[in-house]
Amino acid sequence: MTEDTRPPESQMEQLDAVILGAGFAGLCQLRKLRDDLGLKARIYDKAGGVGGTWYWNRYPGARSDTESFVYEYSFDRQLYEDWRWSDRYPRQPEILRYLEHCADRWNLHPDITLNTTVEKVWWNDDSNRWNVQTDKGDWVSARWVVNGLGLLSAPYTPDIPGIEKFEGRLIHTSRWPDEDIDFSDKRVGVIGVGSTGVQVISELGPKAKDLTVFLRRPQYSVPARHGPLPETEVQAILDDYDNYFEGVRKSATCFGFEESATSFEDVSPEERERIFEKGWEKGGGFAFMFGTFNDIAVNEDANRAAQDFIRKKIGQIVTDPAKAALLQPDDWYARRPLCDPGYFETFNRDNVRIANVKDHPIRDFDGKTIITDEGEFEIDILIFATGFDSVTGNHVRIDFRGRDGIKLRDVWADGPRAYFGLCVPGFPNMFSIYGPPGPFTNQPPAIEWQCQWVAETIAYVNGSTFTTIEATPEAEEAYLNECIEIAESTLFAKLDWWVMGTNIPGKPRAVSFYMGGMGNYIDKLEAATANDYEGFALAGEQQRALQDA
Ligand code: NA7
Repeated sequence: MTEDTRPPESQMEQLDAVILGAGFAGLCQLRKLRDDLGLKARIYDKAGGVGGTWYWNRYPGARSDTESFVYEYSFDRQLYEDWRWSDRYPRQPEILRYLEHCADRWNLHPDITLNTTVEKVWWNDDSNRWNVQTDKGDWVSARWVVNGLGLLSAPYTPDIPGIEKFEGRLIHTSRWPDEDIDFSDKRVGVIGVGSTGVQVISELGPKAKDLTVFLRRPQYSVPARHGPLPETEVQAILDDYDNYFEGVRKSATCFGFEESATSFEDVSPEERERIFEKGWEKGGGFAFMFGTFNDIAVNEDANRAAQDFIRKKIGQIVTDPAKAALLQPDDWYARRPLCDPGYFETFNRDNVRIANVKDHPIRDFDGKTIITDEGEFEIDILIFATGFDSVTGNHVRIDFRGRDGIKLRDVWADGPRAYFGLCVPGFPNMFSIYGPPGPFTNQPPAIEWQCQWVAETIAYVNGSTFTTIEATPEAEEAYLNECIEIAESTLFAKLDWWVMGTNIPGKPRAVSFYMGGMGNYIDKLEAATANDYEGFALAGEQQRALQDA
């Protein structure tokens, strides 16, 4: 048991709310708690600037694969009108500039503490407040804690035998150095072909002296179709602003495209081909998966047809049949749907090759040589596009302790659990924005909706005689079971990948998302809220008064 090192609470700085993280969630939450509710709130972030994920993920080619007009806040209409994106799918520097612009515009900086890691978040059963300690040793006391920690922030680097002998440079995409690297005389290796890998490979193929992709499991990807965003499209949204964003929030995925109502079985083989072809030409990964048919993620036949279609396209694009065969996946099309700026075309370049580490894993390193049974590869820079200790990674790195000292790490030992992804029983007055298991969607619309719900909930409790609000164990259990039931009915649950927690050896398989769609998620949480916060326990003066009576 760790010693309780807390100073008396009277010696701590007193805040109303502490917010962890200065990304999309944290900035929005600060704005709402401070400016709408008048609370004394502060963000802490370990980064040197705002931006969250977009502060850290600076690798070459990093960009959103959500269309820009729905990858931004909508709650501040004037901000939406004033900001113009240069591209349909903005690059990382532009998204970071947008978030910096929001922080400036809303004058958030005085209430953001950067370069500061929160280490302990401990509940005080006596005062009903959170005590928060940073890596600088300071303790603050706050009535509320809101986590905007991000799902994909704790980088994962696999343990590869002999890596300590590698004398080239190792870079994880999510910790990209702040310098211009000239790749033209560099032999580059990339491990990982998820959404990060396909971007970095597409970007560096034409820039590197040579590029070796250490490929384990190939992925399905469709073209992104980058390009400028016509003003007419933005204007059409502005002309119907409230309806448009209501439609986004009430959709399943919040990506702003029309989700298909057509089931695969309902149309002829010729029509199916035409629909897939249209989806391929239009571009966008989620649009291909959810805009062509309504059952690709749940109907095995529909899924196989989508697989066949994408495999055929890969075979047509990649001119070397041996490379094409390695790039054609043969498992379910049921991971995060990817889109790319010419990923498969990149493999037609003479300077781009594939090391098949599925059949011939890396067995050793010697200086700048990477050794497999297939051959030896000379590499100056080895890039790990190997993803994240996703979903729970950032939460479990912080020492969260709730009532009676229970540790979040222990509560989540078998996988994350939280009512609506927001509230964990035993952790009162704490909310996690886009926490697990939350909606599986494009994030900004879901984030801003949850931030508004949290602000309204805090306002409600503050205006009542209650002191605390937390989820009940029964409600959390029922919600988790529903998440499991929905996820297990999809093909997403059939594969090992980060959404199931199984991208990291030893991490327990867990359902970490509500896959019933954002519209249903909102309906459920609004209904619970309207029904006197059903599934939440509100306690405090009123409860004590009743007990005393
Ligand atoms: P992902 O999607 O988790 O992809 C990680 C990639 O790294 C994937 O291709 C893995 O192959 C590969 N990987 C991991 N370990 C190894 C080893 N040891 N050898 C070879 N290959 C390995 O991470 P991303 O950063 O691309 O994307 C994460 C999310 O961020 C994304 O979905 C967006 O929402 C934003 P595997 O498939 O396990 O064989």
